Amino acid sequence: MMDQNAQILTPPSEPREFGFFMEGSWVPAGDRDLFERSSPGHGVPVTRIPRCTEDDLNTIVASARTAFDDRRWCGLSGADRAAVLLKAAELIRQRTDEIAYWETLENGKPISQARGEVSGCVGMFEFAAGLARALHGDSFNNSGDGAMGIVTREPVGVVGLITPWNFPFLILCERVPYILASGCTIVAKPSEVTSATTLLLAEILSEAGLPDGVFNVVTGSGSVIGQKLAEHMDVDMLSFTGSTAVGRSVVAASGQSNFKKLGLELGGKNPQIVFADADLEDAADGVAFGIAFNTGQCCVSGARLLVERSVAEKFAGMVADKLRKVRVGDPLDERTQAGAITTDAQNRTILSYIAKGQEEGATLLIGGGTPEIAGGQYIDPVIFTNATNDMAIAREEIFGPVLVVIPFDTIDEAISIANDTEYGLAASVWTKNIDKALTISRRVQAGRFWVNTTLAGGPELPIGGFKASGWGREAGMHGVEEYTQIKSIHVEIGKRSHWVE
Ligand code: TXE
Repeated sequence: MMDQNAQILTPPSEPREFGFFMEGSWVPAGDRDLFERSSPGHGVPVTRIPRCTEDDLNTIVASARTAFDDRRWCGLSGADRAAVLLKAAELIRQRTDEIAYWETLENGKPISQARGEVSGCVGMFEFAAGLARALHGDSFNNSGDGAMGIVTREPVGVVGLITPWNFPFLILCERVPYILASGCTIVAKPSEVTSATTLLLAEILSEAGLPDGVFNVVTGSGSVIGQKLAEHMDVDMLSFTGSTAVGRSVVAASGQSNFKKLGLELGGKNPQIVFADADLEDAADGVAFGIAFNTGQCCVSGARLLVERSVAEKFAGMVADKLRKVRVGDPLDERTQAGAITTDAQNRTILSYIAKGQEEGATLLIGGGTPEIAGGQYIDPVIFTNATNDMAIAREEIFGPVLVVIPFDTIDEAISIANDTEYGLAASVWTKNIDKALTISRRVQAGRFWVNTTLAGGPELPIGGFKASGWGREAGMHGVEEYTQIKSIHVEIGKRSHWVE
């Protein structure tokens, strides 16, 4: 893996073979079909992952069901659950380089970024450990001497967790420690193209002392295994992160099965609102980061730049200068800032939108090249000017490094364009005027909002969307409560006053 002299990572000479994970152990692929994943940054096979069958899924759900029903996890104290989560945090810290390496190989993101994300995940586990102890209900001591009301939170049960390929480990860890803190058990179904780090987390959790059967990983396709998980009668809740189209099918599957509770984090078309009074140098850097980070394959990427008309042209030029300097390169190179496009399908989608923007009459200011690097698939960041908010490039989630610039004249117009989208995941405002910042942050419909920054956050802050961007919240205390249900307990004190004399 590591060339000791040059200190440059290289892809493995042979793909690493994984099994799937249940009951605290690896299950080898055996005679199951294997999915061979090639590194999008290098075009060489890097992992082989079993395609689980429907029978496998049923066995895994049954194991998570038993682990929930016999209370081996939810019956522990919050302090005991916290101890496991803290140990897992320590093990993730120790294995950061390894996790980041496989994440980069399967996803194509820069290795330095992958390491940063894994480090962030350590904090998620540490914070959620505290929440396992802090989770509590409510009581009503004001019902008179004859009664008392207690409101408790109970773990919802078996949680199906379907995750995408853009942040395989980060999105997983924005959910798993919080779900575990609540006392639930989990059947995780990672994207078929980025399963490795979810499987590594299973091994880590087991080593950290998580009881067998509490965290399980079923690998395989979305259309078969994902769909069956969404329909499963023994799954009490499903957390789905992915496309809006599959989000709809998951809602239907819940309605047609057991009405399982749903958490959904879906697409976004997030505005970056820049006023003339902003620190334009900072804003240009932030806007460039917001669209090129993770090659724009980010549900919260700032894909629409709404900029005050008086500085629109100048500012687009400043962002262009920044984006031209972004180091697009081999994901295993420490200097790389933007890596490969993760899937062939996504590569085609982005290129088709770059063509469509020009057909719609927008001006391609910079970018769109497909540099030949290391045998992988890469796209230079793009800026479209002379665009309007009704163009497809401004309305549809491209999920790539494509920024669309739309000028505005007034605060009201900025708010109205920002909200003129089916989505409501995230938004940023750049201004030094506190009144503008607060007005915009109040009136723009988005689950996450940034003032003079973007793509920031931490384990404390809940994430999720308004409108078609989804239901519910992950992370923070809300992210634990989301995986609980509420029970109200009315307690009668003393002698009953009889109904029948
Ligand atoms: O997502 P899918 P895809 C958006 C982005 C991207 C588009 C398509 O715009 O271009 O979605 O990406 C599983 N029942 N986002 O096709 O298919 C699948 O195996 C149950 C935004 O990769 O939604 C994977 O684990 N599950 C997003 C997960 O769903 C199913 C992140 C996501 O895959 C399923 C990713 C089914 N019928 C893409 N079909 C974000 N919000 O961050 C697939 N899956």
